[in-house]
Amino acid sequence: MAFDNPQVDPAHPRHDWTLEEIEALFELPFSELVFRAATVHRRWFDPNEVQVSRLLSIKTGGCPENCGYCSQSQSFETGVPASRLMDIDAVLAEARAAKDGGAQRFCMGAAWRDLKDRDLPKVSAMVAGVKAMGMETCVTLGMLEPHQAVALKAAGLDYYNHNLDTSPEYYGKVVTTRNYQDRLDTLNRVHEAGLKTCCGGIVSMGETRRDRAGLLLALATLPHHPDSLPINDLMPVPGTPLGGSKSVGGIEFVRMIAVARLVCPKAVVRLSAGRDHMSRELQALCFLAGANSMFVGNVLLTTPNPELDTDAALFADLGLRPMTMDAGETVSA
Ligand code: SAM
Ligand code: DTB
Ligand code: SF4
Repeated sequence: MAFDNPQVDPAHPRHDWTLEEIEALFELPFSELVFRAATVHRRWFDPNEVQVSRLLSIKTGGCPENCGYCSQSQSFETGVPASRLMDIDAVLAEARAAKDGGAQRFCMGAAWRDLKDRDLPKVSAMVAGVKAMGMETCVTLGMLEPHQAVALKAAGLDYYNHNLDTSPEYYGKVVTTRNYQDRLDTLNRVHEAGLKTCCGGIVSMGETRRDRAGLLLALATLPHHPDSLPINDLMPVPGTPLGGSKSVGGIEFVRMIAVARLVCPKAVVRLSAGRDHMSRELQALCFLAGANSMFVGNVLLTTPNPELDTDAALFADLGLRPMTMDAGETVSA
């Protein structure tokens, strides 16, 4: 059976997607959508390889932003205490343990609105120390100025995570202390400094399917598609405005992964937050639909994630292998 929906030429990533085209992909019959996504996945990646990252909160809580999903905003009573930026040695000890546990990339997150120059030397030393261990480095520190992006690159940073999170239309319902353009500006600075971009979003925040398509439209029409594209299922945090949000459900979540794979075919799509409440079978469907990255370790920043043993068993049962090289270098012509 043929479908009159947008055809994806796997060899030529597009930057001129329209909202209507992306919505049409969401509306494909599930098996057709997953088949197309799995086909594109194979064009660019070994479908049995999954990029494995470890996440550490290097500065937790007390954030001046009011993101409605976040346990770390000082605007909400969530029981997450504010702490200071960790010491360099403590971060490097966690990084060493992550490497010993099989992580290929170490991601450090801070509950900041923006990076302050006074913290730059310490964060740079953390990046340099992790890089020296032979892991890829990623940080997520809020908004950046151009010179800060350049300094982080010089310290050995590979990736900067900065999510668009949802559609431009829904963004103001989720956070009011910054706007979409602020996010785009930082992403542009990150790319200009020669860093790889990690940029995606969250589902199950009460948004519509059109908003989910709108997020993917925003990502797929960036001048440079994200190198890493995390799709988070909301970890509902009691005390936050979105603590009672209803899940979009597993089928819609898989559709989100599949459409992300189709519109940004060369991106490493991360099955990010939310695995703790997903079955093994749902996670397997996500990998089939084009997800090829995940966080390992029993905590994300402040919320739970599956145990290492649980994930090791999942990898064994699915015949998955950790990705060993930089994903960009696995791409065949
Ligand atoms: N403060 C920086 C920022 O907002 O860019 C970096 C840390 S922030 C916690 C990183 C990302 O985590 C957010 O952009 C959001 O996508 C994700 N996130 C935060 N809380 C979440 C939650 N409860 N469920 C799912 N994802 C969440
Ligand atoms: C991303 O997209 N998800 C990660 C990482 N980038 C920084 C963060 C998930 C956080 C989940 C909520 C928490 O643990 O506090
Ligand atoms: Fe702060 Fe980031 Fe949480 Fe928003 S998502 S409140 S910016 S830590």
